[in-house]
Amino acid sequence: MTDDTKTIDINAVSIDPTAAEMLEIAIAEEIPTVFSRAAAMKPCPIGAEGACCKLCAMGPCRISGKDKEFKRGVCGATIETIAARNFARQVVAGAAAHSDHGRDVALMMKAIAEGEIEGGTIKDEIKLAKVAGYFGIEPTGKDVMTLAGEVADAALAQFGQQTGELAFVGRAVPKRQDLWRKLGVAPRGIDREVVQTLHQTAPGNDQNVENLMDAAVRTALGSGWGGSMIATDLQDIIFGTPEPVRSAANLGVLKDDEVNILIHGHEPLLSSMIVEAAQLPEMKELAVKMGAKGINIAGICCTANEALMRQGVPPAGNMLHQELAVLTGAVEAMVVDVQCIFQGLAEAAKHFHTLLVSTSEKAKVGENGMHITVDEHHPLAAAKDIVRQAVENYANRGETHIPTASTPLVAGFSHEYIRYMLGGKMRASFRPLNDNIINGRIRGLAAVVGCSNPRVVQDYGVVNVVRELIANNVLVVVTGCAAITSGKHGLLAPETMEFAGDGLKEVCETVGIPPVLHVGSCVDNTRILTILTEVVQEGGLGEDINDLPAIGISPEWFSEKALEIAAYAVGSGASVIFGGVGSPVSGSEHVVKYMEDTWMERYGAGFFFIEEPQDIVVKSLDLIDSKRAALKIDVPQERVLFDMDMRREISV
Ligand code: SF4
Ligand code: MSK
Repeated sequence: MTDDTKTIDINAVSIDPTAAEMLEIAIAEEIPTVFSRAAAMKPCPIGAEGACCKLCAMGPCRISGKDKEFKRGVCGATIETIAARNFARQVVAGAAAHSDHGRDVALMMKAIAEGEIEGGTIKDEIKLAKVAGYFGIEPTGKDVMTLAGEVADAALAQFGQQTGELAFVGRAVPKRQDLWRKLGVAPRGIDREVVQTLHQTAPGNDQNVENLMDAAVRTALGSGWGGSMIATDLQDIIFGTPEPVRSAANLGVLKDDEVNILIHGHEPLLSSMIVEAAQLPEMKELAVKMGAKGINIAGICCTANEALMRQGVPPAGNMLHQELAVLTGAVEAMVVDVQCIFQGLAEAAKHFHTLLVSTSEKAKVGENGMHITVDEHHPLAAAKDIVRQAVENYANRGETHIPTASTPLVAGFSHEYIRYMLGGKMRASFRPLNDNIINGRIRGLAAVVGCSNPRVVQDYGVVNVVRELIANNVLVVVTGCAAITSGKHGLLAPETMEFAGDGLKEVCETVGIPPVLHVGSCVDNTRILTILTEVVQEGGLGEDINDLPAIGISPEWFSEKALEIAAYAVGSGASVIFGGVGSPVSGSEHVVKYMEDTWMERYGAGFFFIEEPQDIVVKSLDLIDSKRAALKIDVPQERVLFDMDMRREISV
């Protein structure tokens, strides 16, 4: 592959000016980035449609051109089977990643309970007791570590369970549980669903689109109501359930006169220890000895979100910022764990003094990087080792170029805290939210989640969609890279209120919450399942999630994990719209329609791919309004749609 570093239009790849600023350095130094590689390599149009099958050595088979419906793979597979199989496999990969994350958290909790982790504690005992209840464990009269051990064992058993239903299925509203049982998609065991769907999609196996798509949903539900939910709940128990915290976002959070350590990936296990280690007096003294004023920890992607939600660590950027952060020349160490870590990071780091350190056996970095095997029983020792090496590397720092942009934000809105904000400590509840949806001040709820993608203008989709939704009185929650994007562009600051419609503004000002709530990382999309479930249980808005005026949107998705999250959202009753690039099943009109229409009939929710942000907003409001009409709470509302001038204003 050639590299197009010199030919990309650096002002057109992002609405975040720090991207152009850093790409000037990339061009001057001839350093490839995700943006230049995307320009150099056009996406394969057949693969993009889900029309390529490479499952066996009789292929790969590509079903393209006219009359696709009459074409077959060598084994006779149709475009419908190939597209559905490819989609199911993407969902499986996403579910495996999120659920394996959950497994590691459960293993960590078990080790803490057994006293095997130096300094390991349980921070949220109230949540521990609550989660114990979901597993049918009686918490009364047990000491914390005994209970933690029992909960960890119960969580771990969910992975290998072969029959029955996952315990957290019982947390869904009864109508949804019944639907899952009727459709045969209630997940039986987390790993079982992953393995069975891999088997089902193997060559010479399932040829039935409905059966394949059910397998995809069942596997995704096994993550959403299993592995991912375990990750969120147990992380809260171990590290603390988030509460509002102030911070800032963008590359300007890096400091010229301090040692900068970036934590990147998805897991809070080691990164929380790195934050702790950096605060130790011995480390601070070492930093001063090396000529720095201190040690600054910042993050990228969802490790950033985890550390932001609980420790206020500022995110330096979303996924597309990982190489750009290194280009500042001010990063002493980039410490990565799992997921969303570009191999291109090593190439970027090579041009600077940055130490690229991988810490998970599941994601070792290649050449130019180093791997530190973390002794899971002594994570603080590993964290201290990493921080020490980073501090000593300060001496090797050359010229730096840190953009000034950094925007204040408030994060830390766990579902527990949202309930508390709405109802107060004594009467924590979603009642005020329900009442204001019913009276029309709040038109609906939207979750704007997911990634960034160099195939579309960075941040443009997320920022436009969030701004237009709140202008239309839709309360927005954000997670993952979309949350960092929102933070970078001032949408998580109290001032966001100025963009909100009158009804939403009135409610948010009364309750004291912003109109855009950062609820966490990618696994924390399960907090949204909990919020929607509790809103239904509060009453007045139907009997199931699919009755709610609620929508999930990922304007700039890139990952298999995003597809899996969408599949469990739809399976749970929330329609989803993906933007930016097109549908990964567009090669088969039948599968496209299946996800839009048949899923709507079966689950009360559809999965739509709409590229432009303004069209996403129109479809979102239509879906929200149709639910309001069905609930007979439809007060006619004017639609605020942004014109081009308003959109041009959207920048940091
Ligand atoms: Fe081709 Fe069928 Fe093999 Fe796929 S499974 S590569 S369609 S022969
Ligand atoms: S990090 S999965 S790019 S949101 Fe969760 Fe961001 Fe998407 Fe990775």
